Amino acid sequence: MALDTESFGILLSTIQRFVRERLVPAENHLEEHDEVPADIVQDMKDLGLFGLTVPEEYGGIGLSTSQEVLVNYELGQTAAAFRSVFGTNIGIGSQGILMDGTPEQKAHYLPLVASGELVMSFALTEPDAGTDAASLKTRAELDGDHYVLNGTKRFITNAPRAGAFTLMARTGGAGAGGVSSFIVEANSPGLKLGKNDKKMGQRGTQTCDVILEDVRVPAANIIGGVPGQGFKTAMKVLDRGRLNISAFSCGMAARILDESRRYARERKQFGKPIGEFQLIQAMLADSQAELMAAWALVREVAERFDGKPAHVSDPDVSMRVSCAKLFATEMLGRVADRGVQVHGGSGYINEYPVERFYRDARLLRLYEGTTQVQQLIIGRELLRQD
Ligand code: COS
Repeated sequence: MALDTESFGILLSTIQRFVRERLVPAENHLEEHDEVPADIVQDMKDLGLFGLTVPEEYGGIGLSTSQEVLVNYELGQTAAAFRSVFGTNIGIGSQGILMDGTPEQKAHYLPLVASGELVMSFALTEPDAGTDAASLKTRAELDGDHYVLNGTKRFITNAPRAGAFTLMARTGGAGAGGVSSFIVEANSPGLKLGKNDKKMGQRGTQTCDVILEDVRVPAANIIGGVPGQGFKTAMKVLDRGRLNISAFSCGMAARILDESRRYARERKQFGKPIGEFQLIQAMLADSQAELMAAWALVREVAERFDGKPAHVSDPDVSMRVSCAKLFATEMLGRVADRGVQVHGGSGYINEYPVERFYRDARLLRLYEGTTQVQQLIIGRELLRQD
């Protein structure tokens, strides 16, 4: 699945323009009001951003992973909250249906996702199950042709905007084999949202708890129709998600570097632009080299990802995805830190974009699997391979 090269070229330059002319100028609004303006959300729908990865047969644009990482690189060059509006929709919120859903589930949900009519969100994490996702406690008990769900999901991105969740709950015994993925409609009786989380950065993104009290979900809403497959669905979804976070990290690093270059040319100390000092040049050079290395890695892994069927998991590819997530997000952390350093005291002041990017960037090493989770996946797979 991929968009033809010419159409993709046009789409990519439209997105570049949209980021530069529409989103970057709205960053201050986002920071002040903690919300993405409704007219921008509408523009995103009109551009087809909600359906980027949904196949054309379901009304989407049908990007390949190699194309999607290029889009995410562009979207990384502005505040993270903008991508967040539709990022769960085309990413972790709906990919489970796309990868493992029944034909009926795909036919019903994917066209709604592609048009932006339905926002989907991914609900795996719980108060006591973060990194150890397979220990999740949310229960799903069979009652006739429905399951009854009870439990709490935590830090759920886009929950306040979501019309439905891809939600993991326990239908069987302990461990990964007892987990099923459900499609849970947000307006189901008994489903409540917690207060919006107050976060360090990424203003304009919305995350909160999702609380399930005797929520009845049709058994037909188990993704793929077979209980006990939900953990694998979640891991496959996260593989693609992690690659996109890696590309997004590279985009953010590119923007920070751009801001830093500009500042280094304009800011004068000791009678000349600070960019003429070699210690400043060294920071810029390290960031540029690390960014190029990360971006080359992300693109190479994306090609491998496209080389296998989307719904089939390959442990070697998963390991490489984890390498990309680990390296690109850690690289971003270093680039963001140097960006603030190049700006000196101004880098700590909110009106400079680097201050916001520094805070926004911190989350990328945490969500969709911490750096330590990626190390675990890489280490295990290396020891398993011949
Ligand atoms: N694709 C498909 N299947 C996968 C998979 C993948 N990428 N990774 C693991 N699986 C399968 C395994 O093959 C195994 O199947 P079998 O039981 O048939 O052998 C099953 O899933 C359990 O895998 P594993 O034993 O590796 O599970 P662990 O409990 O040890 O979990 C980690 C491993 C820590 C890697 C996993 O829990 C994880 O990724 N945690 C972080 C979760 C996360 O990213 N949360 C962020 C939430 S979204 S913001």
